[in-house]
Amino acid sequence: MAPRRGVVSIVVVPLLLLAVACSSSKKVSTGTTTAGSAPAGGPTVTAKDLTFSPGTLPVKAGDTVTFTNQDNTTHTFTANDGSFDSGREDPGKTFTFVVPTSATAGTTIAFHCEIHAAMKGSLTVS
Ligand SMILES: [Cu+2]
Repeated sequence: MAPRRGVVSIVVVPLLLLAVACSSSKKVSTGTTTAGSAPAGGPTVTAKDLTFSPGTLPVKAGDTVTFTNQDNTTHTFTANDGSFDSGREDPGKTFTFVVPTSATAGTTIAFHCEIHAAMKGSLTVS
């Protein structure tokens, strides 16, 4: 049995490595976390009262999107596809994400809060 198991892992490990390589190459940006007020201009998303506002935000390729936690609890701004992930953002913290210049119109980047499953939003490239 032992030799067989060895053969299986020789096949499975490269496949796993390939999967990791593919998913990381899709990752366009991890974004930036800053304290304090949001930069002027550009689309913004606010987390308040356990809701992202607006829930759907139109953006353009190259835009800097600012996510601000105006709640009294910690949230995350996490893209479902891994495009960005703020990690835990305490109240008052701001996170920015630059929409890739390669993003094409019609692309939707859905995001959520890792802490509160009901919090969902999306960026739609126009
Ligand atoms: Cu949350």
